[in-house]
Amino acid sequence: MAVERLFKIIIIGDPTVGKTSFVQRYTNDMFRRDYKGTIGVDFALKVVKWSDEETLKLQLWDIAGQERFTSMTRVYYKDAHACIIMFDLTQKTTFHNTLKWKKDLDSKCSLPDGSPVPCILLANKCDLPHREVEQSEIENLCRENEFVGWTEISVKENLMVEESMKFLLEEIMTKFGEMEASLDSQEADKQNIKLKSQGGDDGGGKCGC
Ligand SMILES: Nc1nc2c(ncn2[C@@H]2O[C@H](COP(=O)(O)OP(=O)(O)OP(=O)(O)O)[C@@H](O)[C@H]2O)c(=O)[nH]1
Ligand SMILES: [Mg+2]
Repeated sequence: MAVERLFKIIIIGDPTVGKTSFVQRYTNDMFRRDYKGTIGVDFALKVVKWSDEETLKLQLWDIAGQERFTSMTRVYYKDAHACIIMFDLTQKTTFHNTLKWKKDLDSKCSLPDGSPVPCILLANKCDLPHREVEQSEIENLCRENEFVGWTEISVKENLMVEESMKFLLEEIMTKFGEMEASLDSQEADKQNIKLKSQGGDDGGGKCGC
């Protein structure tokens, strides 16, 4: 049976780290050298054939770096299924600020079961020689702040763009598979309670008051 799933994925991080470039690369295989800052939020859609039965419709919300200082993030984060937090390996402040983005996200948004929104950390611009952030620092920050994983990427050179998205989608599918299974078993429990209260020789199903 064909199943179509819609996922909202938000992309956040400081200005100029490469969020719009990432979305353009992933959805259109395009890269532009010039910088045109995003205003507010941009949207893109990508359809991924996940398996013979499942198609994923990804709604990508590319949020302007400037937006962290506005109250609009709560609106943009609402009902997100997953998140990408990006920084620029050649600008250390953008790395430190990933923590602020993560805290902003976790304080305003969670999955329906109350768990944090699965979030991957992407270290962009690994094609440039003058890096300011060491791998061990990224590793620690990732572990201590509940990111599902991290990787270095270069949107310019098209390195690890597709792979990082595949990893995130696997995380989402696992998480939502677990949530569905838990809902199914809760539903089965409810049915079980109904059946018990309807059947039996104790007059179940009648109001006891
Ligand atoms: N060298 C290099 N430059 C990149 C890479 N990715 C993006 N850039 C450049 O970085 C600049 C900023 O990229 P954007 O994608 O517009 O940044 P943004 O994160 O969307 O910025 P805001 O919209 O202001 O939040 C552009 O000039 C891009 O060409 C990369 O992997 N390597
Ligand atoms: Mg942008």
